[in-house]
Amino acid sequence: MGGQSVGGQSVGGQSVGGQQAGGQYGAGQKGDTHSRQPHKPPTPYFQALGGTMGSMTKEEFKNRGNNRSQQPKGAQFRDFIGSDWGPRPPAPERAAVADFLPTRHQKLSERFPGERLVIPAGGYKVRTNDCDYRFRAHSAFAHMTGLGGELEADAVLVFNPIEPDGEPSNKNSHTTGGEPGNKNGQTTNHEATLYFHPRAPRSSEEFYADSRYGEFWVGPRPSLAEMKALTGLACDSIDNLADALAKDLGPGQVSLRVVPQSDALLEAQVAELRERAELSENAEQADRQLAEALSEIRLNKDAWEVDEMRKAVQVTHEGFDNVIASFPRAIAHHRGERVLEGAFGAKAREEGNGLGYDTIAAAGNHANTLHFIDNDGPVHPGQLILVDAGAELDSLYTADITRTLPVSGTFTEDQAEVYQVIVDASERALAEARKPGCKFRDIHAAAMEVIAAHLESWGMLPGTAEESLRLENSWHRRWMPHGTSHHLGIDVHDCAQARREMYLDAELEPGMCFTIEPGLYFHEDDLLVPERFRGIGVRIEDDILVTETGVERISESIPRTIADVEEWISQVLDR
Ligand SMILES: [Mn+2]
Repeated sequence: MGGQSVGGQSVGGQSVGGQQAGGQYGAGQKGDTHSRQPHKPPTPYFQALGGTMGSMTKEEFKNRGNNRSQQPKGAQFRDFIGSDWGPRPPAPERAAVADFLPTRHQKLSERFPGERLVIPAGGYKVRTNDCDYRFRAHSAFAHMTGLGGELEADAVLVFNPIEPDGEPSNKNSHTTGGEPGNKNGQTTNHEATLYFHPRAPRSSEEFYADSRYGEFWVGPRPSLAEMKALTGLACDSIDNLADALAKDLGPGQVSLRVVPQSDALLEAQVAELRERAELSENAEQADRQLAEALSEIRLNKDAWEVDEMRKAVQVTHEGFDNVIASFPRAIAHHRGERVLEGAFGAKAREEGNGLGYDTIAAAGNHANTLHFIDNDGPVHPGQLILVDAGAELDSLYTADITRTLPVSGTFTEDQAEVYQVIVDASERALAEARKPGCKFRDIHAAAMEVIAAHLESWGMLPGTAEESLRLENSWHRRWMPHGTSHHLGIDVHDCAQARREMYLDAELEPGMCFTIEPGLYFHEDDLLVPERFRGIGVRIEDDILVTETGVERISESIPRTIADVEEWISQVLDR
């Protein structure tokens, strides 16, 4: 499972390698400090946003909360608050991820020769009134910059085609693709520039008065030079973005693509530029192809990403330890599921950026509701608790793990009988993944064979397992309605825009990271289910990595078998 469609809240990120601490700007969101004033937003933003924002004028949005302002004004105060500060710390060191960006950029560059590509971080989302959700960058932006933290809201990465003579227009730029024509015959070259709102000087009003960008409110933002040092990317002020986007547009000249559903403001701006340059034809398809490409590039994780995935799984393991340690308190509490949700969330937030998706903590029959995130029920001794949870790191990479655990420490006979089928289906799916030439879709098929066979043996199918496995029958899917695997990375359902032939129909390749998560869901009121199994829901979800030498279950250390799970619970509760 995972949270692509659950909950509206985006959890905020930090920056490259966690070099920018979250705490310093997190403090700016307490008490009477909630209002964030947007920086000169063009009108289309508000039309594009729709909903309650759609009815708000630009000025109303900018001034939201200002009727409560008692902020001092005037040059005298500005000079006073802006003077007598110590020197700035030295520029940050280059982040480890910076060395991996050129290869990622190259893969994108090759697909769109001569075109300008716009990859926005996205903006804040309003939660209520003048309070925004924590910021969470668009995953394509995070992947292409190594950034994604709270301070990157409204930043934009632009791939600009290099002039035919091979000379980048901006000599500062990090260029992608080397000299034209020298790489596999490719003549596709881009320079990538990061546009963002850099730190304003202390002498400015922004320094103390701007709740969205001001240093007093969100902490010191990086300067252009500091951001360049951190990322290795060419950097420019967001104020220069509009001109950069508009340059040389037109049929026979430069065309423009923007990541769809990433930033309403920018998409409106791009649409306007296209209109003027007569580039509007097939624009929707063009943007979809860009989203596809950005998704497909992430299908094969590089060494840095693989490392992040392992760390995310490790933190998630610790989160599950915390869940088990909280069993006694959960049983005693009237909403025990919330106790367990909180236990995992605390660890995810302490060790990572937070949750990769909303935690499912479902006791007993609740486990049969696939995206049960209310978690508002009690936890009773003797029940199974299904916990589907993943810790997201500061880099925004997330794990996605499910364990179904006996609250009292041992499985009942009936629980164990269902649980063992899921263990077997999981092992069978992994064995399939290890076969040379295995396609992504084969993993699911392998798990379904095991599940259908057992449903037949329990007398639950209207025919044989073999008949059930024919697509037009699919009887077994009544009790296992979701897929067995999805790619995993920055998004919990990573690479979701990839074309079918690159995803379901693709052979497994080194660098691919995905889940194996078979389950069986026996609702308490399902009359086709033997009575002794009713109300039992089980899923086991592990995270898998294809390496050069094989297929590795990177969540191997999180206990899975009946004996190991019982031993795990006993150990955690004893200590
Ligand atoms: Mn999942």
